[in-house]
Amino acid sequence: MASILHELVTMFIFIAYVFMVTTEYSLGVAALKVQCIDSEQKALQNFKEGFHSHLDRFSSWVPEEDCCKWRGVRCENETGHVITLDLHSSDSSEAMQGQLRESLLDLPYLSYLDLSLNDFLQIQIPEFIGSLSRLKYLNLSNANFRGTIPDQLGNLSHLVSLDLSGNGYSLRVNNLNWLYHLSPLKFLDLSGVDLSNSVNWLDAINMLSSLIELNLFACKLHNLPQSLPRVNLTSLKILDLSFNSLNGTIPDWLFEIDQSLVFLYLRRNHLYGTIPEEAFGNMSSLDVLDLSENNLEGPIPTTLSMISEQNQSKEFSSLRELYLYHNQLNGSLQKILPKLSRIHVLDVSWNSLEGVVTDAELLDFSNLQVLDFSGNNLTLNVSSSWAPSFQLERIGLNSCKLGPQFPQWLRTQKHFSAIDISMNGISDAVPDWFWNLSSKIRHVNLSSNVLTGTVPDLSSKIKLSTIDLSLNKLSGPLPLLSSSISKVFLAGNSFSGPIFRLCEMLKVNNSVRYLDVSNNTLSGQIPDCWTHGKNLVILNLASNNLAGKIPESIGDLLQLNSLRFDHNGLTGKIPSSMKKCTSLIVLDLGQNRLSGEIPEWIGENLLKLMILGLSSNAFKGHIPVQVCLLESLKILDLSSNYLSGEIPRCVDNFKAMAERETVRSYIYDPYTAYIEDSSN
Ligand SMILES: *[C@@H]1O[C@H](CO)[C@@H](O)[C@H](O)[C@H]1NC(C)=O
Ligand SMILES: *[C@@H]1O[C@H](CO)[C@@H](O)[C@H](O)[C@H]1NC(C)=O
Ligand SMILES: *[C@@H]1O[C@H](CO)[C@@H](O)[C@H](O)[C@H]1NC(C)=O
Ligand SMILES: *[C@@H]1O[C@H](CO)[C@@H](O)[C@H](O)[C@H]1NC(C)=O
Ligand SMILES: *[C@@H]1O[C@H](CO)[C@@H](O)[C@H](O)[C@H]1NC(C)=O
Ligand SMILES: *[C@@H]1O[C@H](CO)[C@@H](O)[C@H](O)[C@H]1NC(C)=O
Ligand SMILES: *[C@@H]1O[C@H](CO)[C@@H](O)[C@H](O)[C@H]1NC(C)=O
Ligand SMILES: *[C@@H]1O[C@H](CO)[C@@H](O)[C@H](O)[C@H]1NC(C)=O
Ligand SMILES: *[C@@H]1O[C@H](CO)[C@@H](O)[C@H](O)[C@H]1NC(C)=O
Ligand SMILES: *[C@@H]1O[C@H](CO)[C@@H](O)[C@H](O)[C@H]1NC(C)=O
Ligand SMILES: *[C@@H]1O[C@H](CO)[C@@H](O)[C@H](O)[C@H]1NC(C)=O
Ligand SMILES: CC(=O)N[C@H]1CO[C@H](CO)[C@@H](O)[C@@H]1O
Repeated sequence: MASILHELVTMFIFIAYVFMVTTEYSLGVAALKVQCIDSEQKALQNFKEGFHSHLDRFSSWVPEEDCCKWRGVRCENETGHVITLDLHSSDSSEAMQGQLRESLLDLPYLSYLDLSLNDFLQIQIPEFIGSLSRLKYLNLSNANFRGTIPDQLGNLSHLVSLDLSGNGYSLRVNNLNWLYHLSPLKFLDLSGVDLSNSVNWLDAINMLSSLIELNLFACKLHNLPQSLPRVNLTSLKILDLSFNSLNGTIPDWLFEIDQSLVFLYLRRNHLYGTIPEEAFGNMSSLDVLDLSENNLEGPIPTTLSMISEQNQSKEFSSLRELYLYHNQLNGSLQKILPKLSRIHVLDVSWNSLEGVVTDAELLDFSNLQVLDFSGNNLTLNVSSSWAPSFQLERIGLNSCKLGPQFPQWLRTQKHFSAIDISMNGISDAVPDWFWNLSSKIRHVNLSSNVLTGTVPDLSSKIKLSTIDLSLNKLSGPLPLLSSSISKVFLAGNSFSGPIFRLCEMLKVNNSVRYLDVSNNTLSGQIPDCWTHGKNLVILNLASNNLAGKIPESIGDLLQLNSLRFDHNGLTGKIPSSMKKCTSLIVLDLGQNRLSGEIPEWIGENLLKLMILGLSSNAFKGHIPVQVCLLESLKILDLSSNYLSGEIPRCVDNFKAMAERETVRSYIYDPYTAYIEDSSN
C-alpha cells in the first residue's frame, strides 16, 4: 500500500514537472516569436507575381500568414529578416516560368537563393543579383538563362557556393576576372557555360584558394596552361574538366594539388603525351581518376598503383575507379596489376595494351565491379575451373582471346548488366547456363565468334536494351525479346523459321530502333505488324528466304533511315504506303521477284535517298523522270529488270554521285557507314 502511494505521489510530481516545463517552453517560444518584416513580405509578394505557371508552389504564400512560414522562405530567428529563398523545382515538369524581379533587392539579408530548375525564358542573369551582397549560396542552374554572365556577380564577396550549370551553351563569359573577389568560394559549378573566351580561366580559378569542388564540365575550354607560378587550390577535392577541348600534355600544376584531390575527371579532351611517371604517386587521396577519351600514349605508369599501395591501411582513400579507355596507351599490365587489387573499376579498353593476364594476377581483386580490357591486344588466360573472387557488374572482354572454349568462369558471375565477349575466337556451343542472365541485364555482345546452339526466350529480360549475336553460327528460331529492346543485331547466323516472332517486341511503346536479322535462313512472309515501329531507324531483313508481298504497314515506319529487303524471294508491287517513309536514306529491294512499275512517288517523296537498289527484279515500264529529284543519290541500281524506254536526260541532277570523298566508306560498308555518321 505504502509503495503504491509512493508511486502515485511520484507520478503526480512528474506530471506537474512536465506541465511546468511545457508551459515554460510555450512561453519561451511566444517570447521569441518573430514576425516577417512588412517590407520583405511585400517584396516576396511582388517577386511571386513575376511567375505565371505552376504556381501551386506558392499555395502557402497567403498575405494574412506570416511570410516566415511560407513554403521556401526562412527568416533569421531573432530579427525576422528573410535569409533563405528556395524555390527550386524538383523536375522540369514542375518548372515555373517567369521573370526574375528586382524586388529581391528588398530582402537585404538574403543569404541563400535557389531558383534552379525553373524556366526564366532565356533572359540574361540580371545585374542586380550582384547587389544581393549577403548571398552565400546562389543556385541558378538548369533555369534557362542565356547571354553573358554579368561581372556584377563578382560583388558577391561572401559567396560560398555558386552554381550556374545546365543552362546549355547559352550562357557565356567574356572572362572570369569577376571571380577574383570571390575568395570564400568553396563550390563552383559552371558546367555548360561557354568559357571559350576566357583565355586566363585558370589564373582566375587559382585565386579561389578555399575551393573544394570545381565543375567545369563541357565549357569549351581549349587553353591548358602547363604550369602556374604557385598553386593555390590546396583544398580542392573534386575537379571536373571533362568534355572540353583542352589541348596539351597532363599539366604539372595538377600534381601540386596532390594531397587533397579525391575525384579527378579529364575525360574527352585533347590531352596528348604520356602520363607522367612520377606524378600520380603523390596523389595520396585520389579515389577516382578518369583520363579516358584523350590521345595519351606510352605505358600506364606504375605510380598510379602507388596511390592505393601507400594507403592500404585506409580503404576509403585508395584508388577505387580508374578509367583510361580510348587512348593509345601501350605496354603490358604486368607491373601495375598486382598493386591495384583493391580497385572497383578498371577500364583500360580501346588502347594498345598487350600481354597476358592470368587468373593468378586477378586473385585478390575481390572488390572488382567493372573489368574492361576490350579492344586491346590482351590475352586473358585463365584455367577452366577459375572461380574469381569478384562479382562483376560490367564485363568488357572484346578480343581477349578467350576461346576456343566458352569461358566457364562466367558461370560464377550472377549480377552483370553488360557483357561483351565479341571477337574472342570462341568456337563452342553457348551453354544453357549462360542464358540464365540476371534480370538486370542490359547489354549482351557475343558477336564475331563461332558460337553454336539455339537462343532461348529472353522476353523476361525487361531491361535488355542491346543484343548483338551477329556473325556466329547460332541456329533455331529467332529469340523472343521484350519490347524494352532498342538494338537487335542477329545478322550472319543460321536462324531459321518465320520472322513473325519479331512482332512480339513491336508492341505499343516499344523501344526498337535497330533491327538487323540479315543473312540468315529465315523464311515465310514479312509480317504486317510494323504499325508500332515508329522508333525504327534501321530494318534489315536482307539475304534470307522471305517470300510473299511487302506488307502495307511498312509505311508506318516514319523514322526509318535504312530499309533492306534485298536478296530474298519477295513478290508483288512496292506498296504505295511506303511513300510515307520520307526519312529513308537507304532503300534496297534488289534481288527479289518484285514486279510492276517503278513508282513515281519514290522520286517525289523519298527525297533523302542516297542509295536506291532495285536490281534483279521483274520491274517493267520506263524509268520515271521523278527519280532525278533525288539529288542526294550516290548509288542507283536498276539493273537486270524489264525496264524499257530511255534513260531520263535529267540524270545530270545526280550531283552527289560526283562527290568523291565519301565513296570509300561505301565500299567498306555501303549501308551502315552512312547511318553511323549521321547519327553522331
Ligand atoms: C538562432 O539561430 C542561431 C543560428 O542560426 C542559433 O545559434 C540560435 O540558437 C538560434 N536562437 C534561438 C533562440 O533559437
Ligand atoms: C543546384 O540545384 C540543382 C538542382 O536543384 C542541384 O542538383 C544542385 O546540387 C544545386 N547545387 C548546389 C551547389 O547545391
Ligand atoms: C559591382 O560590380 C560592378 C562591375 O564589376 C562595379 O562597377 C560596381 O561598382 C560594383 N558595385 C558594388 C556596389 O560594389
Ligand atoms: C592565391 O590566392 C590568394 C587569395 O585568394 C591571392 O591573393 C593570390 O594572389 C593567389 N595566388 C596566385 C598565384 O594566384
Ligand atoms: C593542339 O595544339 C597543337 C599545337 O598547339 C595543334 O597543332 C593541334 O592541332 C591542336 N590539336 C587540337 C585537337 O586542337
Ligand atoms: C612527390 O612528393 C615528394 C615528397 O613530398 C616530392 O619530393 C616529389 O617531388 C613529389 N613528386 C612530384 C612529381 O610532385
Ligand atoms: C609505346 O608507344 C611509344 C610511342 O607512343 C613507343 O615509342 C614505344 O616503343 C611503345 N612501347 C611499346 C612497348 O610498344
Ligand atoms: C598482339 O600481341 C602479340 C604478342 O603478344 C603479337 O605477336 C601481335 O603482333 C600483336 N598484334 C597486334 C595487332 O598488335
Ligand atoms: C595459358 O596458360 C596455360 C597454363 O598456364 C599455358 O600452358 C598456356 O601457354 C597459356 N597461354 C597463353 C596464350 O599464354
Ligand atoms: C537458372 O537459374 C535458376 C535460378 O537462379 C536455377 O534454378 C536454374 O537451375 C538455372 N539454370 C541453369 C541452366 O543453370
Ligand atoms: C552471309 O554469311 C555467310 C556465312 O554465314 C558469309 O560467308 C557471307 O559473306 C555473308 N554475307 C553477307 C552479305 O554478309
Ligand atoms: C601514406 C599516405 O599517403 N597516406 C594518406 C592516405 O590518404 C589520407 C587522406 O585520405 C592521407 O591523409 C594520408 O596521408
